[in-house]
Amino acid sequence: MLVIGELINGMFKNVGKAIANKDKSVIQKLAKEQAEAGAGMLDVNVGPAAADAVGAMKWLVETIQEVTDTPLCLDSTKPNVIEEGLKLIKNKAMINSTTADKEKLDVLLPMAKQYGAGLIGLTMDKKGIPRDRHQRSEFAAVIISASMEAGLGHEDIYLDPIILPVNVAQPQSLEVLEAIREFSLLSDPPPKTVVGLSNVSQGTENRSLINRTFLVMALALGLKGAIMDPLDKELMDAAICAELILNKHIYCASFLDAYRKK
Ligand code: THG
Repeated sequence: MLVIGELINGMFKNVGKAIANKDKSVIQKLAKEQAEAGAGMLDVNVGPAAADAVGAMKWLVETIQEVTDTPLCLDSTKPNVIEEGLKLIKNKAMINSTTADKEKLDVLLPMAKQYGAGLIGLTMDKKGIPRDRHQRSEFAAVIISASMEAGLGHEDIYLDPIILPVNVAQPQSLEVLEAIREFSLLSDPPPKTVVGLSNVSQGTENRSLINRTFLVMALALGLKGAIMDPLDKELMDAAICAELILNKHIYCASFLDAYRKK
């Protein structure tokens, strides 16, 4: 699976402070630690409080690229913040994210094409997050057909059914899991899916247990990637075991490597 490290997000107090004070060491440590723990990509989000979001995104991209080649996943609702980050990218990047709204797709699909970036499509529109699996699939179909028209390849698009906290929207967890299964019927080969895993446990106790239980179930239904905490060892172990049981690796190589290193 693709592990996208979630920890460089201005929503976290230490990161918000580091952005405000231009303290490279905090960001570079998080970048290196997440990459070493197995993140194949790093999410980069300036957070809600950044005074100058464009400046913060540019500083984060440059700061991270000084210490790692791990591809970056530029996370912002503002297309201009993403584009200014993309201009500085050395490797391949991911745009996080578009919605199914035409005005967003019209800007972000050509941007993904121009910069050779992947794109996460949230299966929602400006009216909000869907109630159930069927509405999620409708938005997924809109995003897939628009991306095909824009000339993006199957490998460039990740659909995100949008996880909500289980303590305030309990029925939605099952709807998200079933949406992952339904998305796989929309095209051949099936579209790839990604989730923001930690959303599910926001405001709950025992966050790690809820996160890893959800992740294992989602992987069984075909999930391909997650924005998650790669420093949560039990979560990473659960992902490795799930992939072993789902027969994802010839000779279970990654499982054996992971356990030999212990
Ligand atoms: N889909 C996509 N992108 C996303 C999300 C998604 N990006 C952002 C988010 N959701 C994924 N990243 C996080 C990062 C942190 C947390 C949750 C999701 C988190 N933060 C603590 C909290 O809210 O309790 C903050 C604690 C602190 O303040 O220190 O849980 O769904 N495509």
